[in-house]
Amino acid sequence: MEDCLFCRIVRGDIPSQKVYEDDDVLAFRDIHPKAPVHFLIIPKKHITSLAEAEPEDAPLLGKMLSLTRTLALQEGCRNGFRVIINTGRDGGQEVGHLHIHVLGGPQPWK
Ligand code: IU
Repeated sequence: MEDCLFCRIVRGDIPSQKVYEDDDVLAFRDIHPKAPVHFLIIPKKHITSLAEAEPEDAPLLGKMLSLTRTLALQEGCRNGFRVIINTGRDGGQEVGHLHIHVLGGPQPWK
């Protein structure tokens, strides 16, 4: 998607603080962190939201979900973390490219 903000981050047109990258997935720090640790995991392929994901995206979604644990630990979240997927307008999704929020760090921050 030409003008999708997160597709532009994937292409490197907009800089990001990368946490992880492979052929399918990019993780980068949220620009407005809501916790000491706050990063987003996105598919490189444009999927508008969880509601638009297709059955064939299941392996990709599984990989992203599995990465939450790996990357949260890598970022120092030893005592737990929160995973959020805002989906659609009524779900509070502001950027129309599927992303998993991972938040953590010592409380209080919620
Ligand atoms: P939401 O789930 O769509 O509401 O969250 C979008 C998030 O993307 C939000 O936390 C923003 O701070 C974050 N973000 C970002 O990290 N980098 C950007 O260039 C833009 C938004 I635009």
